Amino acid sequence: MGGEPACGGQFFGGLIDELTLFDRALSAQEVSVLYNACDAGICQPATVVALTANLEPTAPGQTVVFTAVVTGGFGSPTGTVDFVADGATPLCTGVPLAGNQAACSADILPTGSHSIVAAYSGDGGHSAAASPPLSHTVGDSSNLLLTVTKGGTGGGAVASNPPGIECGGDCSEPYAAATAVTLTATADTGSVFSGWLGACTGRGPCNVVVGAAMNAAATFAPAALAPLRIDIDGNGNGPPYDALTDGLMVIRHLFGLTGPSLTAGAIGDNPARTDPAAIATYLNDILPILDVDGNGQADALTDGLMILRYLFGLQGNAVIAGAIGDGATRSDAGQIETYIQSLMP
Ligand SMILES: [Ca+2]
Ligand SMILES: [Ca+2]
Ligand SMILES: [Ca+2]
Repeated sequence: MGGEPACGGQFFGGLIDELTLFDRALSAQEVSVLYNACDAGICQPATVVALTANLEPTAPGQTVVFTAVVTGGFGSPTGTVDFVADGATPLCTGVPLAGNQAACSADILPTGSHSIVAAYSGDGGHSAAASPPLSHTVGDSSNLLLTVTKGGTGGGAVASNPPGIECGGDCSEPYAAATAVTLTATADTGSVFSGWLGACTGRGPCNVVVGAAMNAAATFAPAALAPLRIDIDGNGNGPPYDALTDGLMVIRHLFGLTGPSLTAGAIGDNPARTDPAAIATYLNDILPILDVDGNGQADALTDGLMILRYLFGLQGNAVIAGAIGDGATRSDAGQIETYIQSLMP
């Protein structure tokens, strides 16, 4: 200071009214800003903490995600955020900033109205600061439980958005009525997602609007079974798809038959599977694809009957007559035929 002229040829004026110590190396941009500020100095902007919730209101026991965003100050903020309810109840403590955000998932708030505050620790370039209180209401009536069950001999996980289900270990969540929830299934390595039954159908992400207690069943099969087909006895060399073997075992399984009554007289030539237990396991692994009418249920007298008819060579209305289930998402003959054909290319 005061040596070589800088700042447009002027010597340093000699006044210091604020001194900032940084506990980190400044970025090139920060050094440049300080240098070019010359004797105008740097006025550090106040640190501001903004707090939002992903849902408002929520049901008792429902996961709500609070997100704090730290702005202002000098450079990128580091440090941690504490989330506190009603001035006394810690929700999440010492959450490190990622970028300039910290998130807190909480499901412990009781019924009632709550005041949530996010308190930021501050760092060398940012003063400690707290958000304005965020009001959050936990409703008392319409907590409808959405549950996920998993089946099949493969493995995988189901997650929800909004969060609350990581199944995994957390396979249920109470949601306020009319909450739109997306469930996403991800198969483990070595497994394949067979599809949904129950509140969901098909194999894509499942969108439900919670209007009652609901269950979504996710089935995972060993990847070796993919692509999933209705060649139940696995006699791949001709004809692999046959009414009086594969079709019959499908409808028997959907009627709940097990053991020898599942397979008696219904195994084709050169089969890969003959044991009733192995046949039943295969049918359970592919169960969601048997939901031909796409109503979330795999039923004998609708889905099973249509598969059997189609394998017998029936077409058009003769396939679907009297066999479309309630809530079907596929109901005309063309859709049904196209779908069944996709299981037996
Ligand atoms: Ca949960
Ligand atoms: Ca077969
Ligand atoms: Ca069905």
